[in-house]
Amino acid sequence: MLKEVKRVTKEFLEAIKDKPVRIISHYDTDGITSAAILTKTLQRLDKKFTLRIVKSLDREILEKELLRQPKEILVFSDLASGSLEYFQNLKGPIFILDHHEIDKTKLNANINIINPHLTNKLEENNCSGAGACYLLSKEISEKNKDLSYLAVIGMIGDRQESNLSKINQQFIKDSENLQIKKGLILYPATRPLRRALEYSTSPYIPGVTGNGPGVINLLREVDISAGKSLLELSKEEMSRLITAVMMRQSKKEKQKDTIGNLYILKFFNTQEDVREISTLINSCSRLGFSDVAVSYCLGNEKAKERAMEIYTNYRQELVSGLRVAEKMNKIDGKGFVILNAKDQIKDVIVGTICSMLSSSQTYEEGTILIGMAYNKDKIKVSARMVGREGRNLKEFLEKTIITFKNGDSRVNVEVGGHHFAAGCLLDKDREEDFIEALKKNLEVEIMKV
Ligand SMILES: [Mn+2]
Repeated sequence: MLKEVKRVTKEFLEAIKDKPVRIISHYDTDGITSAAILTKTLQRLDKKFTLRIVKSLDREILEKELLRQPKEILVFSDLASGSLEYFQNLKGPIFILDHHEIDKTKLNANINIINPHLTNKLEENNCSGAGACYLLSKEISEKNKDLSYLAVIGMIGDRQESNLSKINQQFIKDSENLQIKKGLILYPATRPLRRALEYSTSPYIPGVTGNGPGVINLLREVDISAGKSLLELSKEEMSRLITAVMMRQSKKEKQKDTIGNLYILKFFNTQEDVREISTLINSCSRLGFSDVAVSYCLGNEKAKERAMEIYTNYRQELVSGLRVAEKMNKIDGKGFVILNAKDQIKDVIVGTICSMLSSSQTYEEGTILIGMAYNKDKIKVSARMVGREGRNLKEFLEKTIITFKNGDSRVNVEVGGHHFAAGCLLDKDREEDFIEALKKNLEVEIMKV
């Protein structure tokens, strides 16, 4: 990987010598931290550049951006590895700093790319988009080592911390203001346990998550004050808490990430949980304030103030969304609930709302929750499982899409996600057809049980 980093960096410095740079980055935490690293790096080089943050890289965006060639140098971060078919007739070199899967056969001499999937040892080299940007930045100058914290935030944003690659370990080593503590992975580790436990969905703690009295019982049992934060616990307290949490979990949950590293970063002169920083960046960007999120990443005080406001708003939006969801008429079946919010809940939070509902004890374990919300002429669909026992939701949605397509190969719907959470995007005018397909498949699913 390092050899490739050296080569791409050399090409990059050569290409940007007398041309402005155009950065196009993804809108999640990893994409925002990628953009922040590139921003700082180019500022330090005293280079002219513009930045665009996108939700996804579609044909329309790409075709427009490519018109900037050859006057500007395009840099894609945390995306574009899956879009190589658009880069077959380039008017000059482009740069991709990414970690998504890639079709090697579509590479050509103009595509300069840093991507761990192109190395022989993915386990060693695996990193996030921000990691790829950091590698380039550090190769440009050792001084940029002070940006390693952004690679760490990107890594946490993309949940790569449970299986740390060598390269991610190096990013951690590079970060002087980062402290790691082993323990129960609950966030934020810097705030009172009482709240952290109640809102804990990962790990999910039966009888505690979403259950105020359950939280108090647990803390009484382990003799820890509710006001203490995880970070303040002694070794003994931490191990008592872990034991009590594990006693409440099923086998499956125990294998999942209950114990691990807590990442604490000295940021704006206070100790912050990196998982919370990541959530804050993500919520700012999702609500349309990606510029604030980038400035916040780079330590801008004003941006921090604004980011905190937006984050507070975001949480309020969640609470009111939750209320709307609770009151709304739902399609209530045996073992499933369909929540068709239309335009009453923002598409960017419908998934989070479903996650919150799924851990609120309103529904029985194993219930499938399907949330739907409008996004212009599309519908965002999010599926969540109550508890940790039940069917594979990604497979379930994929099956539903087959029914929905009904043999029409022109309908193109991609399902993303995993066992307990999955989603997809469809055309708005097919709302009813999709609900019918859902019902059909849900009833079949239930009959199998
Ligand atoms: Mn990423």
